[in-house]
Amino acid sequence: MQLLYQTHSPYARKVLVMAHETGLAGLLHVIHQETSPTLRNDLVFAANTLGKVPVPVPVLMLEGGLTLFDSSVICEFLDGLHEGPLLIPVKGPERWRALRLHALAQGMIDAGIALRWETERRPAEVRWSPMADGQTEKLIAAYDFAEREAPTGPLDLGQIALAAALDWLEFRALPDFRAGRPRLTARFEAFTRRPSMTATTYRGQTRDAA
Ligand SMILES: N[C@@H](CCC(=O)N[C@@H](CS)C(=O)NCC(=O)O)C(=O)O
Repeated sequence: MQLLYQTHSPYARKVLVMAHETGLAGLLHVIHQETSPTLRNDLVFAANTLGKVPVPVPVLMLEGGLTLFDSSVICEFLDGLHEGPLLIPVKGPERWRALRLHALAQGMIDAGIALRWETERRPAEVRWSPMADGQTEKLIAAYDFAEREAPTGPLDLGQIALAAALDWLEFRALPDFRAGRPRLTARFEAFTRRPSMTATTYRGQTRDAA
């Protein structure tokens, strides 16, 4: 299976950590691809009509020729391929806790990316500080929520997504989540010691149009 990937994408990292945790990483041939809304990558567009990574390429096609995109959908697909405990519980409060935490982590990444556009990616003359402030507020609120509701219990997709998101926010020097949040910090530090995390650390720079 080929996975079009970006070594600095938090969405892609989540998928790869999930693959490690479910024993499926050995099946994946991970191929780094740069892509941005301002710098088209035709290979990525051929696999994902939205032009985003992560995306599996044809060898990971489902029966009937269905291709998959969006990290959430790929994680769901991977969870159906292994024999171990499911990382997306099928029912009960544990399902909704996992999916809610996953949504929180996705929201953190979305806010972090939006913030980076306003602070470094967009040309300086078209940056808009009210947007940067609004995205920063979302991040702080999400960190506080994660501190209050710091995940416990068996490993699930939500915990993986949160660790991938926090590690990326730190990698990109986005607003600090550690100060005043001891529970979140302790859980994050423990999580980053997992082999699935140490095998998939972030590296590289985003490339946009000049
Ligand atoms: N909702 C998507 C988001 C994926 C995404 O935005 N990936 C970024 C890399 S971090 C990307 O490919 N950006 C290129 C673009 O937006 O054109 C997912 O969860 O897979």
